[in-house]
Amino acid sequence: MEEKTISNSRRCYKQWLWFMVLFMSFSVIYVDAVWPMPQMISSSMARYTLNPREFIFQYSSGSSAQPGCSLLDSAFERYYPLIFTDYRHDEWFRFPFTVVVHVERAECEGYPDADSSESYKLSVCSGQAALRAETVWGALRGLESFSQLVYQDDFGEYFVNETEIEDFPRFQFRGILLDTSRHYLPLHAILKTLDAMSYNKFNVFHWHIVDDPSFPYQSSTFPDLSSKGAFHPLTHVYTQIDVKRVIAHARLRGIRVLAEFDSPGHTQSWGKGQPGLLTPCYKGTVPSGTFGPVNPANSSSYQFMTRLFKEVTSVFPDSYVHLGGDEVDFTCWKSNPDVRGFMLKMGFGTDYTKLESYYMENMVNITKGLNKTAIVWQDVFDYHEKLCCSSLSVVEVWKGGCYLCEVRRVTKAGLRVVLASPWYLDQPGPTHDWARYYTVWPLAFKGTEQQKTLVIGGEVCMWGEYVDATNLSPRLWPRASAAGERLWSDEKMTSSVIDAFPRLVDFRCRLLRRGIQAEPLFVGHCRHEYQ
Ligand code: CP6
Repeated sequence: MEEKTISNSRRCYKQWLWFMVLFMSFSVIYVDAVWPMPQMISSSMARYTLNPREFIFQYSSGSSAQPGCSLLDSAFERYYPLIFTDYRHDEWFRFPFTVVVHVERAECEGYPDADSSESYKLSVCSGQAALRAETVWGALRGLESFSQLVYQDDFGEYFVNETEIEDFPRFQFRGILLDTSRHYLPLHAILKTLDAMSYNKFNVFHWHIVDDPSFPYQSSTFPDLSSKGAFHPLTHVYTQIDVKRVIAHARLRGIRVLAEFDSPGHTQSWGKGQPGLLTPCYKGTVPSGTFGPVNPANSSSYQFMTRLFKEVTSVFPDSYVHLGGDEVDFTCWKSNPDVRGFMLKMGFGTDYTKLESYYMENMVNITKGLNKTAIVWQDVFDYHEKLCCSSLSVVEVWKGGCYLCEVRRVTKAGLRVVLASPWYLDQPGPTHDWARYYTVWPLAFKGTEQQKTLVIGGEVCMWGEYVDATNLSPRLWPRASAAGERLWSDEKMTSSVIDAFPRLVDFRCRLLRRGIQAEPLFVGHCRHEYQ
């Protein structure tokens, strides 16, 4: 309880002391309402009735964001029906309630990015709520918390208790990966996932958009990539308009869209629309007719990549771009005489990890030239470790085993880390596996404080081999919520699975109520189950 302290700069401070003394044990009921757990929250038994007809969101007079701020105007519209989930028209007049929003720096037309502040303070007292944030992104997080504080009694009446929250994320990068290559995900499934992400305060949508089986991204520079490489050239593609819709939907929820165009491996589908890009594999002295990774020995490969990434980095506004670099099978490279000749010329001997490093270094330089930060899978660091690390900057750790050993190694080399290993949700796990995702301690490795600051966050991976729109939501939610709390909340306040369980059960009911098909955690029922 000690962590759930009161902010002493609030108007309701005096009442607070009283309530803390009198209702310490009861307060837990209300304090527990918000998922993920805020850094500091306390609440009292005093509560206000909310009348949907007398409820408004308002900009404070000194706020730098004012009416016309598209981002917050649309957030107000979204949150009204999320708060008043079954607004009845026969309400009696009660008390007006206002949520007054104050933002220091209005970037209403901008995009969230790696350095965006998401902190906010929320004070529900004297019959109104005051939400203060440095940025509109923080205001969005505060609106989400406020919406979770509102509850209904058995008669359907809405209430919010006096509450003080001071909140900020533990980690800056809190991602979810969707894979739209193994199965095409229709746009509505992606948009719905973005909605659910915002309820969980996730802020990065890692779009693993293409891979071996299909290339659904409709490139304006290279239209053949999708017309020949998608499962279907018209129905199973993401047009430029689709991509813009995803980015806009994400922006309004404070979510970055991190595009991954994985190479040189995982590129079988690219070969169909871009002949000459992939390495022809040989059987003895003749081509076998099959193809391997992107051909690293041809300068035309890098020219193609330069043009593709020029397009991709202008379509996706985020300052990061994911270059992949994982799971490269060297068999085909080894079989190809041109590649072997190139190895000799470059002095790589027979060490094909050097060839992969050479390829990735070229890719990183291409993205640097486009003013983007490259993020790569850990394989690139592993191969690169001896030569590295000036060109690499962010490494995503995905392999199992001792992942904290890897985190330690990468941060020791001075590189930033995104941790994915403990959060593979694509394969259904044993019962209660949400608890496995909950009890992850990303900083529990031996290292300096400086090393720990290099762990910028983590990511839930929903690989697509066994996942399409039929099972995406229940497989993600509420299991990803466990990772969401680990990445947002204070570790000491949220270390107990036993305390988390009833809160997560309630939060799962809230997700259902908001139209997210979240799977049950155990025997039980929700008050509103049918959507
Ligand atoms: N697809 C791609 C995958 C995986 C990776 N890259 C993957 C491999 C093994 C596991 C989970 C995911 N399906 N493109 C590795 C990052 Cl256990």
